[in-house]
Amino acid sequence: MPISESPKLSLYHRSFCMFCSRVINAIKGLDIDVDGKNIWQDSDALHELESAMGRATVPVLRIEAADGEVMWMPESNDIVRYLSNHKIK
Ligand SMILES: N[C@@H](CCC(=O)N[C@@H](CS)C(=O)NCC(=O)O)C(=O)O
Repeated sequence: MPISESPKLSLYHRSFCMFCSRVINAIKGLDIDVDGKNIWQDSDALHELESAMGRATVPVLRIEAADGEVMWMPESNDIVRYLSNHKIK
């Protein structure tokens, strides 16, 4: 059974958010797999985000490591930098 070392990535975002668009465009350019969670279309995603961050500001990248450890990363600049540096597929 193959064991993936790559973290599982989810981007919490919403429509009409230029910071979100910037991250989404970077993801397209990098050709990486990131699960999109639109908090205006998915109430479960909104609750997950609010539970983790205490607020609904987007974008936020949820990073789930292979060992199950979860990290939540806010700030579009930090997210783009993280994705560019890691180039996780
Ligand atoms: N400095 C942040 C700004 C994020 C931000 O202002 N997001 C807006 C949408 S574009 C937002 O979620 N505002 C609603 C809120 O903070 O509850 C970044 O670069 O990611």
